Parts: sequence; C-alpha cells; structure tokens
Amino acid sequence: MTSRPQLFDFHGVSMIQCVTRNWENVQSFQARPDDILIVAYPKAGITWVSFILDLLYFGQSSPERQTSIPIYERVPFLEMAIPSVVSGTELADKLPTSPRLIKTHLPVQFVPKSFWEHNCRIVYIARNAKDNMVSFYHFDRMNLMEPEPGEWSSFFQRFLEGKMLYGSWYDHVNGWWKKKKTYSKLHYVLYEDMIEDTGREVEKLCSFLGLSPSAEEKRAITCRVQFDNMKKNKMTNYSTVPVMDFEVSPFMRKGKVGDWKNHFTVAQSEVFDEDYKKKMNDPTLQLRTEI
Ligand code: PPS
Repeated sequence: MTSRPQLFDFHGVSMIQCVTRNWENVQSFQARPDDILIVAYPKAGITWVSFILDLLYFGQSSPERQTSIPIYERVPFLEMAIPSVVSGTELADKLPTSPRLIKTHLPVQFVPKSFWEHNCRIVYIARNAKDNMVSFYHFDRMNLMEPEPGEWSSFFQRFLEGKMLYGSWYDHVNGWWKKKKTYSKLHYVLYEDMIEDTGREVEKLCSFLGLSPSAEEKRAITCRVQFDNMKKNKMTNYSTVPVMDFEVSPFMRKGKVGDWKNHFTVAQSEVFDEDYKKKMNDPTLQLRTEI
C-alpha cells in the first residue's frame, strides 16, 4: 500500500507534493481570453458546477462527450501533477474545446497571472464551512492521495487551524470574496443556493457567461445535474479513479446542507461558532448552514 502524503508549508499555505511539483508550469500557464476558470476550496461543489458548465457549452454540440470522457478530463485540474500521469497543465494545453473549462483549488494569491492579464471569466463556489469540513473529512478517509485525516476530533481542530490541503477555508473564501469586489469577471456561487434552487443558479450562470440556451435545454440540464443523476453517472461520479475507495465513502456522498449536525457535537459546534465570528467579519458574505 502507498503511504499517504504529508502536508508541508508552501508560501504560507499547507500543500502536498501533487499540487506543488509542477509549480513553475502552473505559474507560467498561458491562459486564453475565453478560458473559464472554475475555483473552489476542496469539497465545495466544484464537480457539480464543472458539469453544469460543460453541459451548457458542449451538451448539445457533442453529446458523445457525455458518455465517453470523465469530467476530470473534460475540465482539467490545473495544478494536479502525479508522476507518470499527464499533468493538469498539459491536459489543459491539449484541450480541443473552446472555451476551455479549467478547474483549480488554488487560493486567490496563487492563480497564474495570465488569467488576470486576459481578464478571464472565473466562477468561484463556496460552501458553508461546517458541511465543507464534514465532506472533506470523508474525502480524506477514502482518497489515498490525500493526507491521513485521523480521528474526527483532530480533523476538526486542524480545520479550525487552517492546516488542511489548500490551507485555511476561512482565508480561501474570504480571499476570493474580496477579489470579487474589484474583479468584475468573477461570479461567486453558494453551494446552498444551488441546493435550494438549481434552476435559478443555472440562470445566473448563463447570464454571467453570456449564454442563452432554450428553456427546455435549461430544464434538461437542471435535471441532469441533480445529485442522484450525477451519482449514477460514471462520467461524473469519479468511480473510474482507482485511488478512491468507495467502500470507505463514495465521492458523491450525500450532497446535502446540514449533514454537519450528524458529526459535530454540541460542544464542537459552539467552539466552531465562536471561532467563526472572529475569522468571518465581513457581513456581506453570509453562508447558510441550513436551508
Ligand atoms: S472535489 O474533490 O474538491 O473536487 O469535490 P467537490 O466536487 O468540490 O465537492 C464534492 C461534494 O459536492 C457534492 N456534490 C453535489 N451535491 C449536490 N448536488 C450535486 N449534483 C452534487 N455533486 C457533487 C458531493 O456529494 C460532495 O459533498 P458531500 O457532502 O461529501 O456529499
């Protein structure tokens, strides 16, 4: 069995080798003006939004793509670099599509400068920290390429301290929220809003992207991207990835708002809420832990 990767400090953010070993190529990545960068802290719903965008752009023109290419190849993971596997930057360079949809979990300060220079569209997804933490915990249990999660109580503590892959959740969502105030091509989506009304959020995405699919097409996409449908779909459920052990926990796990209540003790929730108030002091950013 391969050993789990270790976190280390990388310019002030906890990282693992798989996301830093190709750093020079990531930083010098040449974006194109029509590239769309899809960004989120891990486990905030990036696969969901990637699938929506892929369907909006290519669902009609190339339906075979939907049955033959897994979502992680259609939407390359920019900084991912596993030895003897094609890297995220290479995959992105070779993408035949226009626009190219590119995924990253990078905090805002690490985004390659070419995306800013070309004024690329960016979609950021944020999910409330409690559910995000729970989803991350189960992901780290099942994914051998992630650091060992340890017991829930120590994982909880580590999350509050920001010692997670990609660093502090608080810095990530705050950093991107702050960027939105000065960068107009950034659309900030909340996972909870998507759960509440997926169709409404698809509308908003279309308006941000300048797309005008028919009402029927939008209805069909909204249905196709529902949790149960994505969970059954081999091209979106990650069942083709060998390092993930679905017997421990499936990638498409619950897809709900409020699952944190099944994991947090009352005491943990109180500690969390106190700490949250100190770190999240911009009243314009409100994330719901229940809907
Ligand atoms: S990753 O590994 O960072 O790319 O994961 P990511 O895709 O960002 O997040 C995975 C969580 O998103 C849930 N998910 C969905 N929820 C509702 N509806 C749909 N369609 C959907 N697709 C993915 C997925 O189940 C993970 O959340 P949890 O809470 O673990 O179920």
